[in-house]
Amino acid sequence: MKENKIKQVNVKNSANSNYTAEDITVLKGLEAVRRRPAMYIGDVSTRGLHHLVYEVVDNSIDEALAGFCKNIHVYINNDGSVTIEDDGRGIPTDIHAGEKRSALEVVMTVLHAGGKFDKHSYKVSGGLHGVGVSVVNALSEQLEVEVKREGKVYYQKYRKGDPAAQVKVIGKADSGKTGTKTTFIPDGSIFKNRTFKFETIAERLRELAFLNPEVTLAIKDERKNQKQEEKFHFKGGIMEFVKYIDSTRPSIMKKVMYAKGEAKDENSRTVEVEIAFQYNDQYNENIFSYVNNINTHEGGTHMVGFRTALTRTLNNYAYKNGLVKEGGVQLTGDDFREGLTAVISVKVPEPQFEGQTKTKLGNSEVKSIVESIFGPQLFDWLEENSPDAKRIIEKCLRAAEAREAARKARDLTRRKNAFDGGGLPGKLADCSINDPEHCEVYIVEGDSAGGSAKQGRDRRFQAILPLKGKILNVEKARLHKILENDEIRAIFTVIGAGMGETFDASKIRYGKIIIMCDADVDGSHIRTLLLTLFFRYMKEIIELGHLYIAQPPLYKIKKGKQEFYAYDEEERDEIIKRIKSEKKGKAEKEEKPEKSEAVEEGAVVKEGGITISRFKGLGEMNPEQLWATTMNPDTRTVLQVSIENAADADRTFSILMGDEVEPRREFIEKNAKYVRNLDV
Ligand code: 0RA
Repeated sequence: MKENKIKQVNVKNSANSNYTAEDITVLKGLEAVRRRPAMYIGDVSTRGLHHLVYEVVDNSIDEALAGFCKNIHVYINNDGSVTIEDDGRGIPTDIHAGEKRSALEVVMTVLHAGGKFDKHSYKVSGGLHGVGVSVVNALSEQLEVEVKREGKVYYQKYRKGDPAAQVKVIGKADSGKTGTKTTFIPDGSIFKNRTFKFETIAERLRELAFLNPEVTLAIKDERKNQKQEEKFHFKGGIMEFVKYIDSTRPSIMKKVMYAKGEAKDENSRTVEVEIAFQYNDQYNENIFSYVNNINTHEGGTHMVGFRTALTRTLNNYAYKNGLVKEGGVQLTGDDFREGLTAVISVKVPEPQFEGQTKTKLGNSEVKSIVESIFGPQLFDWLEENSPDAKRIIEKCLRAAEAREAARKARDLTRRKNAFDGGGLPGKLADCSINDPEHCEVYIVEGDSAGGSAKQGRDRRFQAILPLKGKILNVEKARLHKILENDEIRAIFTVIGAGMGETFDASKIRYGKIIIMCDADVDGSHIRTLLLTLFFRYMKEIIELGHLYIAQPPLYKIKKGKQEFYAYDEEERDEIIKRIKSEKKGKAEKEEKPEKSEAVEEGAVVKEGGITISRFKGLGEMNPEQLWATTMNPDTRTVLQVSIENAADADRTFSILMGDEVEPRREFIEKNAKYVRNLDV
């Protein structure tokens, strides 16, 4: 999670767009990459920083897809650099005919030179991947590459993308040994935060290992005090991925359903399709779709093809086997996806990406390819696994019944709202302007903090919605229960964009939705419940960067009339030190004794009349304090919630909010810091 995000911009590349004048200057010296890094890697936050690693790893994965690489190792080094090593063929080092210099230098210094070699049949024409390792080079203070080929070790070093010297041979490679090893230090003038997170990289490597079962990926943290390593290799591929995602959600099936096939598109290029799914005993739909190893958050034609084939085939099977009665309850697409966890992985030679975050596959031919591969294989599987098939249909029937009940409950609430006068809930203190871009809503734990927030806010653009106690855990509840819940309905209504399938981001009433909870155990539970609600029913709000977490201070430090706030222990101690040293200086000038102050309850008094009190809850702060410390946009800190890895976030929520205690305890122990940071 991070504080600021720069809007993701799509990447230009040579595969599908014409070069512009700017690209031509780029071809000269990667200048434009350094001038506008966000154009190439999305942003320069920690997300962009980690994309540098992914970009190099993706090149090794390409080499693996071509059939020449089996192992990829990532090292986070103690000097702040990262090394990516593979055992592929090695980047060619001979003199490149057109460029009159080593092909290695061309690959490393020319924007998207990878396209000059024909091997990149799966290169991506959008999104953040596949921009080329030269982009990583351009954004690195220093980059070193070592290539083992033809019994030699070649080496070249670069600074900010420019070669520091020519390619030279620095040694002999053992016979038959080939590969590429890249080590880079990101440029500090571009990346403010250059700390790599082991877990973030590990999650991506794990995902790649599930998607590419022939590859072994490993990561080792070589930094002092952080020694840890992990190795990922999953023979079962996406079947194992499904089990991993659902590790705390019991399956209702004996085994995971798996389908695989390939077909030619209209230009006779091969499209590969792989699908794995299972149904768990819960109610959420979790479909993760990938195109060329990239998570397509917004779905697209592969997703549509999957859903269409799933609905049609299960319906056909149910009718054919007399599992549903004519004239009985009609099964809809939604019913077939309750409790479904699926991974769809397609390889498309020339993908077109659409959508707000360029993560929606647009190629229309892929829909029918997925349908024609998945539909028949699913039908056969159902015939061959009739006990599993029966359980699936029974589950769908129960979902249909619940859906009916939910519809009735909704009708009821609509009527109730009509009686209430409809519209926004009474406890919302709305803001006076109504331009969503400039408005924010605080969702506040408790009525008393809500009261302070209402008084302390700037009512022109800040709205306050107080919540009573804990909201329903949506992880464990069916839709109609969720819609019957007053607090949750209030949240949906206030945000104004609907929920689930019918969510419409253009209707969001506030540009910033800020969760404000106490800094205690209850507060953290309520925050997690709210995050779960957003993640499950309004995920786009997170994806579009609208969701934030307020950071109230933990301590107040008082000295005479001066008041300071500290957001953690470290800051508290710094402030105390500062006051003490100021005092020393002052005491030498004027010998006036400090007047003793009334000490608040629970406060700790330190020598020299410094009072330190710990805020137990938001309710303890008066409106002015709350404004000054937590709500004033000029001085506050808010954390923006982002999803780094959708499949892992899903798994995290199911562990945190599901009903199995043991995995949750284990998870929290293993990831104590991670959970506290809410870095989903
Ligand atoms: C261009 C051509 C060939 C291999 C590669 C690039 C290559 C690039 C990377 C980047 C990281 N690891 C890599 N491994 C290979 C083909 C070379 C040949 O024909 O032998």
